[in-house]
Amino acid sequence: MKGNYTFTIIKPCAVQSGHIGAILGDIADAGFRVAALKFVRLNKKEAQEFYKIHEERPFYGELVDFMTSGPIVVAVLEKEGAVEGFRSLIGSTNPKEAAPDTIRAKYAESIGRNAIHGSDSDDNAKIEASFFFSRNEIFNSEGGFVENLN
Ligand code: RTP
Ligand code: MG
Repeated sequence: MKGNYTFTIIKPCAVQSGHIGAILGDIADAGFRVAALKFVRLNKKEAQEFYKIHEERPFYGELVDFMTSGPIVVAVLEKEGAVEGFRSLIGSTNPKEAAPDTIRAKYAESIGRNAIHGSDSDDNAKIEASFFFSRNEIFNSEGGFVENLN
């Protein structure tokens, strides 16, 4: 069964360009409920840890530098089939390949500065959400704590 939660980051470029409100609006318009939300800035060690999966890739250093360059908005979002649905909403990694009206088509500047992150699996959504949020910071639609993500 598909999980109902995904995790997102509004990246430093989109925050810096003043797109937080517009992006959260697009997310809400697409039917996602905000289950957790915060505004934070990663230090180098935290960004290296979060992106450890990409450690061997040539863009790792650049990615860590970029993700620590300014504040980010992190959120847990709820919708049926959230991971897949959210990946469709944000569009391809490279904004040149992103479908029109996707968040990356609208707000990304380049493949590196691509405005937003979306988890790529239910398991990763859970891992990534737990990286930023504790158990008492993620809420279900009734305002209670979410016992188990995905
Ligand atoms: P994300 O994790 O941010 O949602 O993006 P994604 O799944 O679409 O792409 P992924 O392969 O997981 O790559 C993570 C992030 O690394 C940056 N990147 N830069 N310079 C490059 O060639 C390059 N390739 C990837 C992007 O910011 C990408 O979102
Ligand atoms: Mg990814």
